[in-house]
Amino acid sequence: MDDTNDRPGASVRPDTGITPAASAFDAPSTRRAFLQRASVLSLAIPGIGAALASCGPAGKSGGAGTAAAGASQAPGVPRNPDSRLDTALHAGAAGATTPTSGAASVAYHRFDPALPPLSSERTLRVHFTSRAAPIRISDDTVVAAWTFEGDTPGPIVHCRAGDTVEFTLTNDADMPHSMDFHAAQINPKVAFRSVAKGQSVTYTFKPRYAGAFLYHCGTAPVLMHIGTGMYGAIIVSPAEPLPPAREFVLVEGEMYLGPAVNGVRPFDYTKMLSTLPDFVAFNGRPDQYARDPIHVKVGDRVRFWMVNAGPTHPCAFHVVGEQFDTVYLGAPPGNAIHGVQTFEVAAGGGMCFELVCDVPGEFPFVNHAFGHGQKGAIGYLVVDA
Ligand SMILES: [Cu+2]
Repeated sequence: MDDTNDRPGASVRPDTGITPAASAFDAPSTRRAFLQRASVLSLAIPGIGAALASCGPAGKSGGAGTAAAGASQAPGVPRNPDSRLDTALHAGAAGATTPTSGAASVAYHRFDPALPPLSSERTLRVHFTSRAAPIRISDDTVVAAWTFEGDTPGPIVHCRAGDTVEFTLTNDADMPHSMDFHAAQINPKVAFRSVAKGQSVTYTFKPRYAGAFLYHCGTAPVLMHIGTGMYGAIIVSPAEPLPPAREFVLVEGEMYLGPAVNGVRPFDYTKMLSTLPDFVAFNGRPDQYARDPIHVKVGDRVRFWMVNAGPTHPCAFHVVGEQFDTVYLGAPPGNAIHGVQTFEVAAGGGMCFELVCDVPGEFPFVNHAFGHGQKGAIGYLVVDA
């Protein structure tokens, strides 16, 4: 299917953070046409359905989670009252959500892949702020990202199955944003709704299953918000600890970029639709663990919690010169398979990969779909004697 020519998206301008086509998109006929297409394409995650005349008020009620902080709705009102906050519908969303200059002053930092330790508390309070931020992804490239907490990926969240997560998102960007935790079972039309600048949304959930889960902004078009950097990992350890290991988190993400403006490359929505990325990276920086490897010691068990943010492509995870002793397909310690060379993690999915480092050496870990490995989804696991 190639119907990209009439899509509303275009390069996100670094000076405004909005698509040049946004004003034209305000026209009701254009907007409605997009909504209909988005519905067909299942782009319409939270919010967009209310704008569709055919969308009824019924929705699956929440599971273990509860939503609060302004989540109440009047009877008879469609269940996704924030639809007008969706990016594509946000009329006149002017505002400096991305920088106009200063790329040279943006420092590079390696994203620490180490899994943070668990808290002794069984209730985790997490407060993220969404904001635009320039990110240096390599010596010569700064990108105009939309972020949680000023980085992409956002911070790694770590809890146990059955813990309580009390989450608040405060939006400090002119663009509306939201938060969708894949570890939650909750009414998304309420909890995952978009919030405007200066507003917050709070909800509480209890992860039922252990695993590596994605979180991401769910504001429509979701492709643009994930594609512009609004994603991260929540790692849910099982209630009974897994065997001791060196634990690392890798979040794969694709990057679709336009030409630099004032030294900053914007994210390009039309390219996202084309699905041909410029870079594919583990933890937001192409090749970062090739430049600055992950070190372990002989005899270590290594556990990679691998999350694929996409937004589009799968990740064929493989470690050159090694085999995975165990891959947990979901809900570790259940669903284990053994003696695995490569396993594919779907976009929007996550898995747990384990290997035992029997011999010293430098072991590349890659997306073995090498068109994407070559674009930056590669790093080194160095096993020191
Ligand atoms: Cu967003």
